Amino acid sequence: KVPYVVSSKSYTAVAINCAAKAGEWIKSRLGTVAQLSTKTSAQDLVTEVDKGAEQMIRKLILTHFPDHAILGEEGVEPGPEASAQALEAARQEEYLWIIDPVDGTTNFVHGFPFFSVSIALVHRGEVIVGVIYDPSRDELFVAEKGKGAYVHGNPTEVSKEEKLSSSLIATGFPVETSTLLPQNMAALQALVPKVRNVRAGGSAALHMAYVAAGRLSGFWEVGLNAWDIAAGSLLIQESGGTVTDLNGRPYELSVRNVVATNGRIHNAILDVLKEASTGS
Ligand code: 2AM
Ligand code: CA
Ligand code: CA
Ligand code: CA
Repeated sequence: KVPYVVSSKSYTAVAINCAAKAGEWIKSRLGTVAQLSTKTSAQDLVTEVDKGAEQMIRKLILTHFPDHAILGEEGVEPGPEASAQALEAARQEEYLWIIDPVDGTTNFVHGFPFFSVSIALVHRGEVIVGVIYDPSRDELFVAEKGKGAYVHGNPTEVSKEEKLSSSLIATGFPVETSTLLPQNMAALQALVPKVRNVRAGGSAALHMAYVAAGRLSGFWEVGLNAWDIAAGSLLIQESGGTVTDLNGRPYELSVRNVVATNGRIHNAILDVLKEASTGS
């Protein structure tokens, strides 16, 4: 069992401290954003809080582990090509921290209380620690490879739902409108009638934590990055669920189109998504 506070030098303890400290600071900055900047489009936002939180997390990690590598969203040029390149370079490192300082920046900017800090530690390409913190609800999700997943010290378990028709599912709407948005809309159109309903809360990481905790039976989204998914993937696996790409290939760091479920409905969702994309 992972206690809420573990020995101060452990990887997990550092990840927890980073997420808690950054999360508290982010929450304290709600409603104070002075300057809103855009990245790849008018919908792709970044604030001084995203950058400040990332700096805070980087500093704390390097204080404890000066020889570890860090890949953070705000340290990478915007756009899918640059992030794929940055990941390819970084994944060679023995120890790599992958961080999203604020997942759900749009929500943060609007005061919609559904955003999170997501921190993963990767050892030789494999996620070994995943922490997602929701400062609005003070919920801390922690997973350690092979040791289970917990929300504030209580074990998390994926939902037992076997049928799509009684499953609550989440997704996110991509800002890239030429291929990704139409693809996601076709998937949405196909899934809504088959499931209980679909939610789009605006934080991929938090949606994945909710799949781990059994609050959602599944989640899919296209066009994501490693920092959105890495921590959540371990939380879900350690909670008994399944994380793949759209073709059912097991999760690895370069997966951008993710399907994450309780396992029981995984093939059923994959089938609907495949049908939607081929129009059959
Ligand atoms: P962010 O808030 O850290 O940017 C919501 O659908 C999800 O999409 C969030 O996890 C959000 O992460 C992510 N997201 C927002 N803008 C994006 C973009 N331009 N490219 C890829 N992912 C994005
Ligand atoms: Ca962003
Ligand atoms: Ca993100
Ligand atoms: Ca972010």
